[in-house]
Amino acid sequence: MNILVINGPNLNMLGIREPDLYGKADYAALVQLVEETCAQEGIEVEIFQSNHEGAIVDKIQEAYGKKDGIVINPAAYTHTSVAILDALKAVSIPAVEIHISDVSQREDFRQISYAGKACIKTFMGLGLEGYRQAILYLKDYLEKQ
Ligand code: CA2
Repeated sequence: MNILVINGPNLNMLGIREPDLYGKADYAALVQLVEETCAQEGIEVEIFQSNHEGAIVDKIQEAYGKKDGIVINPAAYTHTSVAILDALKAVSIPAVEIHISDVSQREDFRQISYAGKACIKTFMGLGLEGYRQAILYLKDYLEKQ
């Protein structure tokens, strides 16, 4: 099993500000958690972060025919990007959406998730643990396919 984990804009700044919303752990800790989870589960993983919408679209397209599943936190692009939604639909790779914070309890403009419309499941409000849950859910889903 070979998965791609995508993180959108500003997630590379984790741990630097807004610990109340996103916790104290930094981006390196997120990468470590994903790598450790995947190693334990026997999953091959590629982790990608970009601040650029087009780069994320390119990465999703590159996954076509190569990756079995995608875990994605599109960050702010969650609420704006039809391009990322279309890319996920185009490749038709099972994808799980994850948000560190509980976006359902935040501003009105965060209540729409475009990417989420192409995802089989969304985890939110669990901090970095949400990435572990998303990977385990995706593994279980792919094994049952
Ligand atoms: O809760 C999440 O994971 C989000 O995807 C995080 C995004 C936000 O735009 C989404 O609505 C929810 C923000 C990414 C990280 O932003 C930072 C801001 C300041 C300091 C560190 C990270």
